[in-house]
Amino acid sequence: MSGTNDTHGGPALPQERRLRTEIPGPRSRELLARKQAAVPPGIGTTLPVFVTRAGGGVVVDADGNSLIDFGSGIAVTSVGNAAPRVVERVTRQVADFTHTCFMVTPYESYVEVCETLNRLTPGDHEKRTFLVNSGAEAVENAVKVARHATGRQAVVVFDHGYHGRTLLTMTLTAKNMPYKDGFGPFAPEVYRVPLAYPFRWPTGRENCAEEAAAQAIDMITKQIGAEKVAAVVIEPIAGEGGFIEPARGFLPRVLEFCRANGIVFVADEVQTGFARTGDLFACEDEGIVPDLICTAKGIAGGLPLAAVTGRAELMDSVHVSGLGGTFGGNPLACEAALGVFETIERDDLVGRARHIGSVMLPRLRALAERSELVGDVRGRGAMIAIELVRPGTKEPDPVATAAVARRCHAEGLLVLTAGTYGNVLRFLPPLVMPDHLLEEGLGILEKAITEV
Ligand code: PLZ
Repeated sequence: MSGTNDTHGGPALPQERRLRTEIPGPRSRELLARKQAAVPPGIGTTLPVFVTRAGGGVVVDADGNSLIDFGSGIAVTSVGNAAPRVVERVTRQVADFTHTCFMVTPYESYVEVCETLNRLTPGDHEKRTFLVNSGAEAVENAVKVARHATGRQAVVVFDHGYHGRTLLTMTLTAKNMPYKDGFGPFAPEVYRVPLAYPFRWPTGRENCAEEAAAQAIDMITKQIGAEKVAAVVIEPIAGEGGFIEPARGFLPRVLEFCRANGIVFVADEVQTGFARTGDLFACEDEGIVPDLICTAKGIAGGLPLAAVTGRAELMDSVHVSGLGGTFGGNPLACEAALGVFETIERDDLVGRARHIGSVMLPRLRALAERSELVGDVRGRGAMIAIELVRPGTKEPDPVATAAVARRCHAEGLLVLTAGTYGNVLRFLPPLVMPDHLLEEGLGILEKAITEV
């Protein structure tokens, strides 16, 4: 990886951490005051530096600080911000036309995105894809398709799951605070079953997959009735829930149960998709072939785009004009997605994601040996997390987690937290992050943990 990100036609963006002021600096604090007067507090802020440019592995703020980016805007800018092929295609497109509505008069790029997704997603069966605007919209539409195709209503989701903030997807989401509290009543016919969470499985990691699957299947058959279930919706790695990789064997067992009972298996790969985990899709790790797969975030380099891809016979069961929306598959977003696909392939970002994991995991495991605060190290590729606990226990320590994140932010390292218990630090660097910034970021993190 080069030391600069000269994608703009303008001056190159130096790939360096640079602190010119305290974080946030005076200009960002001014802007934060304006935000607080104009935007409701319901829209939170992880780190109140106001961004003026970003690219490669850095985010530059209004005070001229350059921060190392371990967040990618929540797993979105996997190809980097303002990635060259994305910029080029979107720039061309914005001058040609910006919108027609694909349902009114179509255009080629939408079809090409769908063809590409049909080809790249797991399984070589015949597929169809349609495009929407957000991860939540994709998941919600997958449920619509599954219900329509099966004539059934119940939807099964898992502990620690996150699927969005709309009425249905908020209902599918596990965690009350901040996502659901006070926003009920929730959508009907949603049922939650256990997830194989190795670090916290009561009888130990080695029993986790089998026991969790047995419990989940027992609940489905006894409490709902398998023949009532339209879809099982699951993240192959739970993202907001704390980067929980279900114990190996759990996903295949759930899939097998779905196949045996005519239940549509929906993989929510909104956070895990597009090279993030060191596979193009996280499902590939255990050879899972979902019936429907939802993608968003990393699909279009930051432009709002999401997709539902799945078996032709399920998708084609919906009547003409039963799906859609004004903006779904906007031409700028489609061009961006084509630029992303090209970048992932030509720059081998799947390989880059694996490389990032191979740098991060050993250093974090060594840190866990030295620090009792680090209870678990997990993840794959460039989707890595540590879970912080009170020393000598498994009791979650959200206070220490927040303190570590604050220290990292102050030192110019943008990290995100996650987890049902708020005690997970998660790392989602852009896949184009140069090695020297990755190493420097890890150094800041190690120091912050040691100090806390
Ligand atoms: N499914 C697996 O991770 C979005 C949420 C940020 P949207 N995760 C980031 C926040 O606090 O709102 C997500 C996800 C998975 C669905 C979604 C929803 O995607 O594009 O935010 O709607």
